[in-house]
Amino acid sequence: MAIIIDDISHTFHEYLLLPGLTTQQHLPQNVSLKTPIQRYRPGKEEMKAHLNVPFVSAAMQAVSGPELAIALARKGGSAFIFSSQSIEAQARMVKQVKEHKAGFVESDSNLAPTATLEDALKLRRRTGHSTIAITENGERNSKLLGILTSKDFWEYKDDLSQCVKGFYTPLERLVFAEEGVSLQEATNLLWKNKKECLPIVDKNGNLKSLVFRKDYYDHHSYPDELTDGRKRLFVGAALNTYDYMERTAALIEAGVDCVCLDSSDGYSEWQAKAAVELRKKYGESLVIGGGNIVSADAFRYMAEHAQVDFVKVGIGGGSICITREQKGIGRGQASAVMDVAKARDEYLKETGVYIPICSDGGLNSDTQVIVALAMGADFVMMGKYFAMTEESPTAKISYRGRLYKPYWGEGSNRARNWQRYKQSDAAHLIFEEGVDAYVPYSGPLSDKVGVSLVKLKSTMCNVGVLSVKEFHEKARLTRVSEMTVVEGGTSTVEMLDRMKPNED
Ligand code: MZP
Repeated sequence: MAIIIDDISHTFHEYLLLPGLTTQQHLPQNVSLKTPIQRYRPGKEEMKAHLNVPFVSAAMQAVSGPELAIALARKGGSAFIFSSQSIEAQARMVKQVKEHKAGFVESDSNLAPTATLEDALKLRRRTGHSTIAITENGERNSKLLGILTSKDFWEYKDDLSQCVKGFYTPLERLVFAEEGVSLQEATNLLWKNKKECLPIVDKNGNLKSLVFRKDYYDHHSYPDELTDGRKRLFVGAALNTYDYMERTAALIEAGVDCVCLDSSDGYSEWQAKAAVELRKKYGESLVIGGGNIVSADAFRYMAEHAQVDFVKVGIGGGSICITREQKGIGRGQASAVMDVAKARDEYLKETGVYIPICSDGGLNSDTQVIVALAMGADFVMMGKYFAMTEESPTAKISYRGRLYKPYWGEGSNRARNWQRYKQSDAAHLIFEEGVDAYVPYSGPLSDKVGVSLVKLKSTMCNVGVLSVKEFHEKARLTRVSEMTVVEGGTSTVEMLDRMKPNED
């Protein structure tokens, strides 16, 4: 007879945290959210590869492109660039993130000296940028002749058919710097010369980038920025279990910091084989994640046979996922995280090795993120949460006066399954495991993550902890009844915005 697990599968929604003693030290500014992403020996060595905040974005076409990866690394987390694309395209996206130089901006507004003020105005309206580089042929990387800003002409007074030539500030009257200058030196030049913008040119006078005073302030609003040893933004990428050797080589060449074998069911010899081969070739310098799993025995297998650095937990809980309906496998996300976290702690006791775990999928609110971390997740992976933001790779659409973004599963027909689900269903997509849907637009990633982190830190202070590790050790959670959930809502008062007119 089959083994029947008596305990039912639980979700995060069924738990609440109890407050612990909050001392005067427990202030949000004292909370550290630094969390490991690579196995290590606590007490014997320092945390190795880590995140500054415990958020990563799902390796999905509708989520993790380069723009989102840049925005998330600046907040202290990491994206996993999706693998359901060609090796070249994925490596290109990684390269784009690694080449993003905070503070050095490639000019997207350029005109030739023969252009008119009308052209300048049109360009300004299109890009929203008021600094225009005047270059020899009007292209980004050609010889810089000067800079035209909105202060140089009056839209309603000047004759707009005039050529920009008599209006822009020529190079000889500009403060500029040569390529190779550090961001700090560039910022000092701006400060000393009381300038808003500093063009950077190469030896031949060709425009390379621009440094803006406003970005200096911006930089200060990203204190958790996650970078590599060369101060380039951190980025991860997903792998499949087919072309992993070739793909990893290209991703490493592009500068990837971390890879993750990405399967809907990772408890397989395919994953172990891929991880072991990669480890053999790249040694400990390559951070390799694996998953997804939902049980303690699968964790053991990933730790011992696959020897991965971190393990992703979660099957069937994703907002776009229909695996449980289609195939009857999966587990309530809270039960899965608790079981795997227990196995991880036992493994640490036995071997002295700590293998971080990531709760992946089904996190529908900040409270669920908080509960997942309290239950033992070292970090969380989210798809829908990030698909809703400005920086996800899809275009916004307007429907009945509200803005939405498309969001589809990697196991949906739209994602064409690529290689991820190929293992179980040969090369054909016989049935879907994900849906193609829309999610409400939620604005810039930075604002959204900012609010989530404030809530997380605030709860940690209520619990009386200052680190993720302490959160795991000290959190006390209680199961809630349905009536407790009702009691926690606003069921006994009328909300004005929900009252119908003339109700009485
Ligand atoms: P969510 O944050 O949108 O709830 O879930 C995102 C997670 O769902 C991904 O990280 C991945 O593990 C999983 N996923 C992605 N595509 C599918 C699918 O098509 C899926 N079934 O389950």
